[in-house]
Amino acid sequence: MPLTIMITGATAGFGAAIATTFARKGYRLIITGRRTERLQQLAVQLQAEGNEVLPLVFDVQDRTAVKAAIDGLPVAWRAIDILVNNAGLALGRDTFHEANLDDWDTMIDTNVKGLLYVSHAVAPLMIAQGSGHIINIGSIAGKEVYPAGNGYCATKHAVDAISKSQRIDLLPYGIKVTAVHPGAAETEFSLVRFKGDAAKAAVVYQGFTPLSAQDIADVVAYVATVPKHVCINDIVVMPTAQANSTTFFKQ
Ligand code: NDP
Ligand code: 8X3
Repeated sequence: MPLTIMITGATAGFGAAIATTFARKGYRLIITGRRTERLQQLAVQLQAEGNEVLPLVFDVQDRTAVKAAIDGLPVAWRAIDILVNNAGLALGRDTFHEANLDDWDTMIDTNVKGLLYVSHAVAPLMIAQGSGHIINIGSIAGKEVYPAGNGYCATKHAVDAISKSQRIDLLPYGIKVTAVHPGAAETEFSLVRFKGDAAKAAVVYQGFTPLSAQDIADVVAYVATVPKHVCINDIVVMPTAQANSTTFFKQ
C-alpha cells in the first residue's frame, strides 16, 4: 500500500511543490486549501500523472470545517502517514503600534489555531495506527524577531513551541514531529503580505537568489524519508545570501 500524505495549503507555493514532489514519489495525496479551482486543477494534473488524490476544500481557521473534513474522510483515506501543516500567511509589515488588528487576528487564526485544529483532528488517526509524521512549516521568523514583524513572528514562534509540545505528547505513539523553518522564499507569500502590491512584493527578492518552493519541497521530502528510527526535529533553511532575518548580502 503506498503511503498517504496530507498537505494543507496546497494551492500555491510550498504546498503545491510538496504535493507535486510526493506525487512523483508515488504517495497518495490529500491536498487542501480554500481556492477550489486551483485545488481541483492540481488534483486533475496529479491524477493524470497516475496518482491517487483527494482534494478537500476548507479554511483552517474554521474548526468545525476542519473537524468535519477529517472526520468525513472516506475509510480508504483515514490512514495518514504524513501531515504537512503548511497553510499560513503574513499580513502587513507594520510597526507594533501601527499594526492592523484584523491582520493579527487572521495570522493567529490561520498560522496558530489552524495548525492546532488540523493536527488535533489528524493525531487520533495516527495514534490509532501507532505511527505518523507531522511536519510543521515554521519560519526563521519563529526563531528570531525582526522589525515590524511583530504579529507574524509571534505566530511562527508559536509554531516552534507547538512542534516541541507535540513531540513530547505524541512520543509514546511512534509519531515523529519535524519543524521546517525557511528563510526568504519566493512564492505568493509577499504578494499576500502586501495585499496584492506586486511591486512591493518583488522588492523583497531583489539582489539575491531566494529559496524556491521546490527547495522547501526537497527538504520536506528529505526529512520525511529518513529511517523510521531517525527524527529530524528542527531544521532552518536559508538562502545562501541570507544570514538571519535581517542580514542579506544583496548585489
Ligand atoms: P503562499 O502564499 O504561496 O501559499 C500559502 C498557502 O496557504 C496557499 O495554498 C493558501 O491556500 C494556504 N492558506 C492560507 N490561508 C489559509 C487558510 N485560512 N485555510 C487554508 N489554507 C490557507 O505562501 P508560501 O507557500 O510561501 O507559504 C507556506 C507556508 O510557509 C506558510 O505557513 C508561511 O508562513 C511559511 N513560510 C513562508 C516563507 C516564504 O518566504 N515564502 C518563509 C518561511 C515560512 P488558499 O489561499 O487557497 O487557502
Ligand atoms: C517568511 C520569511 O523573513 O518574511 O516566514 O519572516 S520572513
